[in-house]
Amino acid sequence: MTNLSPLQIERLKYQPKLPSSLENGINHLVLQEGSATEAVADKEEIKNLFKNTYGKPTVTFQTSADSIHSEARNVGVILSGGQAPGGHNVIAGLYDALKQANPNNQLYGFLGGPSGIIDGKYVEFNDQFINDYRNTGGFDIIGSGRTKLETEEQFRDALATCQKLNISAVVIIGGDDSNTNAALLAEWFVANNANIQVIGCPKTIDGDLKNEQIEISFGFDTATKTYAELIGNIERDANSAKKYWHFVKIMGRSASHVALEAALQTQPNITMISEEVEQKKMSLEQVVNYMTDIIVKRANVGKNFGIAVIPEGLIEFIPEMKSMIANLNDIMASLETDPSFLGATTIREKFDIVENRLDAENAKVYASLPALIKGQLLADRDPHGNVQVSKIETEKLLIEMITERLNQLKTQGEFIGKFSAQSHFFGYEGRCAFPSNFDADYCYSLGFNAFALINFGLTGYLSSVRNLTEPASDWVAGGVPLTMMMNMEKRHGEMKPVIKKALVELDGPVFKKLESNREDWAINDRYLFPGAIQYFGPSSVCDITTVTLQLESEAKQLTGAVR
Ligand code: FBP
Repeated sequence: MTNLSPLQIERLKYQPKLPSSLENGINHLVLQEGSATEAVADKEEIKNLFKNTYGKPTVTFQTSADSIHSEARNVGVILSGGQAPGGHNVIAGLYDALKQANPNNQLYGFLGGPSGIIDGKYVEFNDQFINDYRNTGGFDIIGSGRTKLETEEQFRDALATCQKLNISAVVIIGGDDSNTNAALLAEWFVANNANIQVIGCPKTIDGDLKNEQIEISFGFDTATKTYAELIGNIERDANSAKKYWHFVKIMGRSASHVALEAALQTQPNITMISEEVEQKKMSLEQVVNYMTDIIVKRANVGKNFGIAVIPEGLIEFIPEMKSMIANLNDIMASLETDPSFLGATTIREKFDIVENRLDAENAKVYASLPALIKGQLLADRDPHGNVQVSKIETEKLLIEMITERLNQLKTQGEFIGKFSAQSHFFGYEGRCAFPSNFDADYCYSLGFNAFALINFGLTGYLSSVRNLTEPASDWVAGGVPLTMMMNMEKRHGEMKPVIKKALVELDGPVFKKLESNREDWAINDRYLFPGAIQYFGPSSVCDITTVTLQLESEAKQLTGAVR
């Protein structure tokens, strides 16, 4: 590679840390089985759908003095869904383990996400190829995509590609949806005697692929630290100029983990949590009033500035918006081929067509929105038929509605301050950052461990590395059956087996920390300035994990939960 920045050069030399159980090498491991597992809910349905892969035990690895010999084999790897820092290190860890096990092993990377295995588009890795990407952000080593791998035809195509390349195991690096697909593919391969294993790796900056066994998905650490750096910088700017309110929307399609973590790292004046808005059934007006109230209170003590953090998914958690968006999603599906909609020459015409088709209540909600948001709600759907919340400028909607509310209050003599707002969206900035030391180590371990699972003949497992608040040497490597995380949910009107998404728990320690501090943070400026991620320097700065992981681990220890 040419044209490397000084940091790139140094990061390429970084040697990620492994759990001590994996450090003696891939050929010196023993596998220990836990007890048989069950699905998180809807056990009978899941058992029926996954006849061959259901109920397997969790496993952990330990070092062995004996050496095992493994026959040469070929493995394929897929990056699936949104980018998350550390993906390249998962592949590097997988590659290193695979070559350590047997130098004749080969690793193939499928190009552009799951479609690569269907269309037979791939690259073959070698040392130089991998070395150029070690400890770097991004998924550009092979690219990613959002194709859903779920139909019989796709499975047959995937099988044909694997047979052509003599591949006997596939690693899918993805979030809850991609790992649901990994579970389906694993089951299908066994049911069809394909002799191909499938192993998943937990990825997503959103942090919503977690449970008792998976403490955090990779990328969350780096992405939240990146957003926290930016918010901290903005807090300093706001506190210096004292003239703007900054409205910061932060990525995280459904769950608010990212916004919550960034808020705990920076202590802004307002933090909205979508799960709380939904639980309290707050209307859009109530959300606006809640935020306006804090703005007025601060203005009353001469503070016409502040920072508000808003999760990307907020709009979908406000009950009246949720209902309208669900109704709109169905209508948009039917309008895809509608000549009157496709032929509409102005956006107003499109608004009218949509309003006429929405149910009366939903039409009222839609009609009440500013034109900018109405237009964004009509943008293309994702592969699941859902609105792409990253394209909805909720931060601007809130600014507009709050301005209107403050103007009313001003005419009533109840607001004497000034309100001037700036909007920001932090999302793509964090997804491809250089992985923090934590993510670099965690991802490398996940990839290395994925090959250990393959080497022991397992399929339908998610690579798991736990005990993450301790030094890497004490991390616990193993695997969790994917079916253990599944339940039945409605998708496109049908009940489907899916990995259960982890939303913010309102009775959990992380939200409680925000809840017990937010009144203070609203008025008294308790801003924290985390600064940029540090890669070199004291471990107390470079190797720290997230507040979320720390608080959750402390709570588990208090309740004596099994690690
Ligand atoms: P994954 O769930 O695939 O990890 O992606 C999450 C995410 O980064 C969300 O935070 C965001 O809403 C979405 O991807 C944006 O998707 P896209 O990259 O397609 O714009």
